[in-house]
Amino acid sequence: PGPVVCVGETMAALAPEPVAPLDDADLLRLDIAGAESNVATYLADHGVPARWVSAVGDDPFGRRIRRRVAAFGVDVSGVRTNATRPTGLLVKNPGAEGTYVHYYRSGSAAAALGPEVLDSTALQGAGLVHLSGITPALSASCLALVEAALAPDRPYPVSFDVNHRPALWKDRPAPEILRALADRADLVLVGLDEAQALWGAAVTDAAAVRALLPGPHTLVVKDGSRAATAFLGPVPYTVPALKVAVVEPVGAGDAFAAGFLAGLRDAGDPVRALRLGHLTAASALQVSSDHGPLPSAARVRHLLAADDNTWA
Ligand code: KDG
Repeated sequence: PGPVVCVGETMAALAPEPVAPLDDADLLRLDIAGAESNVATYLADHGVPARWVSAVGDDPFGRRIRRRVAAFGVDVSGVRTNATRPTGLLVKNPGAEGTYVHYYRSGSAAAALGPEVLDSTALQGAGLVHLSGITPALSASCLALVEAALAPDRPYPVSFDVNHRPALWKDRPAPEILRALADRADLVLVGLDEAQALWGAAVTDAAAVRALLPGPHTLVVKDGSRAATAFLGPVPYTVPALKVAVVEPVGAGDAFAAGFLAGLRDAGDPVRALRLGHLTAASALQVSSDHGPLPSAARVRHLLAADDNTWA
């Protein structure tokens, strides 16, 4: 199959180093952050051909982002440079309750993307197009882009990570829009807590999410540090998460998505795919940036081959 084409915004990211609440921080480390390029870079780590499609400003952050993503072996030929709009920026604020993200991205280069992306060569030969629920929140044109990419007559399968970012949904109703978009995709990833926040307290387990999203053939419901369940059609497969010492969680969902997609593409086996998802998420959980190193090939082999009692 052709490359996985990941479409979405990547920003410059500032984060306190050492990890601390912004109020107490003196030094900020400059990094990059973007859900879809995270998926692309982790896919490349797994040897899956990946292309990242987006727009950046004609500025040092944009150049850094393009260079950094390309350095992972991701094809960045579909990344445009917008001469009049800046690259977006986020600032991470780690706290006891998790990491809050402050965005400085309205009017960014990527927010000007629209359905014309689909007519360019950027999606040519795609084996899979990966999108997230961040993009439709960025602007009307970005929403139109995601809707067009999910048109019923599309020539490629689409995976969609719900990625609800409440701070971005001030003007439009996230629950309705994200549910309608997700239900049109072929493969959906969503957190159980995220589904509950979006679609109500009655969503207490993976089966309840499945009932809300009957459309996608494959649905992955992630229950944080506990487990993840993948439905292939109606059949559920559940694999417990790996126990790791969490440094900073941002990026783990993207890592999980990449591991799952790589595993499924490789062997079509949902249990192996879930394990690869957990393994990849563990890499992101143990670093303060979005992208951590994968475990050694030997450890990956060992864990993928483990029996149910020795996994995790
Ligand atoms: O999934 C991690 C992302 O949230 C982070 O990298 C930044 O893309 C990002 C966003 O819009 O929040």
